[in-house]
Amino acid sequence: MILKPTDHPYFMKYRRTFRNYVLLVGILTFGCAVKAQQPNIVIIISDDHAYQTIGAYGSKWAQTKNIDRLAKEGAIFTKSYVTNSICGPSRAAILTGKYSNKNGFKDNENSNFDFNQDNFAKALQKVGYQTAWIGKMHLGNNTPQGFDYYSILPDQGRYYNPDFIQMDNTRKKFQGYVTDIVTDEAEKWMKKRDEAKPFCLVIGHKATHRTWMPALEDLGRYDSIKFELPSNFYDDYKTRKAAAVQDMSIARTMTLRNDLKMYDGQPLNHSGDISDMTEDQQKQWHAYYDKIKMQFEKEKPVGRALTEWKYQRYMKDYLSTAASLDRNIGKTLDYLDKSGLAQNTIVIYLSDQGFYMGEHGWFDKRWMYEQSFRTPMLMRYPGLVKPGSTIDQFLLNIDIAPTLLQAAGAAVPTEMQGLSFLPLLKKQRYTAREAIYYHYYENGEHAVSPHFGVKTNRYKLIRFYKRVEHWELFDLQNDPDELHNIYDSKAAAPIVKEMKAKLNALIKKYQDTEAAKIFNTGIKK
Ligand code: SGN
Ligand code: CA
Repeated sequence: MILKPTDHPYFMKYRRTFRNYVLLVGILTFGCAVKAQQPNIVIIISDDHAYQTIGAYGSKWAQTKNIDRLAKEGAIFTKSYVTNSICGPSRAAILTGKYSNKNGFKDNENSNFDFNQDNFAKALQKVGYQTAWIGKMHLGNNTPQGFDYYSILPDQGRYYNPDFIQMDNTRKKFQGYVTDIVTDEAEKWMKKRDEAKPFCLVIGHKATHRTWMPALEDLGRYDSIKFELPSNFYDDYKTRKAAAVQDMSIARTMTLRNDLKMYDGQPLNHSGDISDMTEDQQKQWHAYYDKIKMQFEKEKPVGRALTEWKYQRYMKDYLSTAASLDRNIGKTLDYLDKSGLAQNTIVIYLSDQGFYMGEHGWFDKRWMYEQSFRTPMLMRYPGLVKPGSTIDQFLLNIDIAPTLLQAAGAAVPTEMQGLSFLPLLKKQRYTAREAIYYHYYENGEHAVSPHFGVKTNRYKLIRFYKRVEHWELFDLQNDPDELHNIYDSKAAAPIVKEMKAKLNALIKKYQDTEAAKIFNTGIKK
C-alpha cells in the first residue's frame, strides 16, 4: 500500500479543521463579492427642469455639458413620465414606487407624507445601506423615515442664504447660493460616511423652480440669445375647456415685478422676495436687473410684444438658473470620479416633473400634456449601462424604487406598483408598457382642473373633472403639439372606445377608486 502524504495521521487529524477553514475563506470571499456588487446610489432630483432645456434632449441653446455627460457615459431615457406632475406628489411616488392614490400624497396643498409606509430608502437600509437626503424634499412636516441622515430645505426653500432643517429639528442658515450649498453638503456627507457600507444619497435641488433666481456668477449668461417661440406659443385653447381656464400663462399670470425682477418698490411674493440676500448680493443683483428694467422702460412693449419680451426674460432667467444646476451636477460627478467611487455608483438624474417653456403660452407644470407629463431622466451605471445608450420604452417615476432595490439585492415591497427596469438595462426579458396612466389631483393655484388619463405611443385620452368636466383625445402622430381635441369627432369613435378600455384597465390595475367612480359616472350634457 502506498501512503499519500495526506494520509499522514497528522494531516488526518487536522483535515476537518483544514476543510472548514477552506469553506470559511470561500464563504467570506463570496460574501465580499456579493457586497462589492451592491452599488452605491446617487439620485439627483431637480425641480421643474424641462427636458426641452437640456442639450442631450435636443435643446439648441442650453449649455448642460454635465447632464449631457451622463448621457454620454450612461443612458438617456426618452420616454420617462411622472404619475402626477407636481413637486411633493412626484417625490412621494419616487420614494414609494406607488401612485398617489396608494401613497396618499396627492397634492401639495393638503398632504403631509405618511412616512410610516415602506419606501426604497427603508428597504435599502435593511440590506446594509446607509442613506441620506440632502436639499429639497417638500413632503410636508412629518419626520423623514428611511434616512440615516438628512438636512432638508423647509418647503420650497430659498435660493439665497437658505435655512436647512436638521435632524434635531433646528434650522441652520447657510450663506451662499442654494445649488452650491446642497452640492457641498452632499459631498461632505459622502466624505464622512461609513466606507464599509454601500450608500444611497438623494441630492434634492431647488433649481429650477419659480422664480428662477440665477446664481450671481450666472446673471446675464444667456443675454445674447434671442429664443425662438415654441410652435404652439399662441395656443387659443379652442377645443380644450380646461386649458382655456388655466392661470399659468406667460401673458397673463407671469408677473414683471415678481417673476421677472422688474422691481418697483411694491411688496413681492414670498418666492420672489430678495430680502434674505446680503447687502452685497443685493447690490450685484440690482446692478444687473436695474439695467434691464431701464431698457424695458425705454422699449415699453405692449400686447404680443410684451408677452414675447416676458418670454425672452423667462428663458434667460430659467437657463441661467439651470447653469448652476448643471455645474453642480458636474461637481458631484467629479467628486465620484476623484474619490474612486464612480465605478460602483449608480447615478440617476431626473426632475420631479417636466415644465412648460412657453409651449401653449405657459410656464409651470401639472398637465398630462407632454412637456409636464414627461420628465428628463438619465442614468450612469458603469458595467451595466452601455455608454451612450438610449432607452425609449415607457418608464414611470414609480419604476425607480423597484429598479434600485433589485440592483441592491433588496426585497421589493409587494405594494410597490412600479416595474423594475433593471432587466431592460441588463438586456434580459422585460415587457415594456404599451400604455401609461396618469392622475393629477390639485385644484388650486394656476387653476388646472384635476384629470386622469392614458397615453400610448399614438394617442392620449384625458378625463378632466371637478373644475371642468371634459374628455380630450389627441392623435399625437398628427398633432404632436396637442392642440386639436378630437374626442367628439365621429372618425375617432373607435379610438375613444379602445383608449377608454385601456384607461379602465389601468384604473383597475392601480386600484384608483376615485378615478373609477368618475370614469363610470360619465358627463351630463
Ligand atoms: C409655488 C409657485 C407655483 C408652483 C407651486 C408648486 N408659485 O406655489 O408657481 O406651481 O409652487 O410647485 S410662487 O409664486 O410661489 O412661485 S412645486 O414644484 O413645489 O410643485
Ligand atoms: Ca416641481
